[in-house]
Amino acid sequence: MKNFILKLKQTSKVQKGFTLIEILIAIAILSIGLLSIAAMQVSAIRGNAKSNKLSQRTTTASNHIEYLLNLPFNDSNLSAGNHDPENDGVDNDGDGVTDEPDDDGELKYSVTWNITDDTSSQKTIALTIAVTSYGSATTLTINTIRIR
Ligand SMILES: [Ca+2]
Ligand SMILES: [Ca+2]
Ligand SMILES: [Ca+2]
Repeated sequence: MKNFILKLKQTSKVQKGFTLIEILIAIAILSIGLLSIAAMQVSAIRGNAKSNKLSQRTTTASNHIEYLLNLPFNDSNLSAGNHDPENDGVDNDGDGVTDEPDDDGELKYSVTWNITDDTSSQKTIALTIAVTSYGSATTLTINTIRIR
């Protein structure tokens, strides 16, 4: 019994509580953890925005490639060389305005493509989607082959 009481006393001594230093250290560690979670959130949001933009561009490029692949093999849009609807002096979309920003069918992007005649029955299409935001230009180029 005596021993038991002694043990109880010792135990209660151990569980006296935390010192101010211990609490400060705990708060500091917690703060570092919370700050790194916040930083992770920021980079996750940035990553999402970036991948969202990339998938929009890829979809836009795919749509234009689809269009070019379905044109007759000898269509003027598939002639060898560079094609730039926003800068070709032609009213491509037939709205009465020449070379306006959406003459290529895209207000947000500049769609250009280059055609290489590989053989008489095969062409390589290199389609580029360009976008300028906050003064910096980003481009995405997709290559595809058109067979007669
Ligand atoms: Ca036009
Ligand atoms: Ca044009
Ligand atoms: Ca455009």
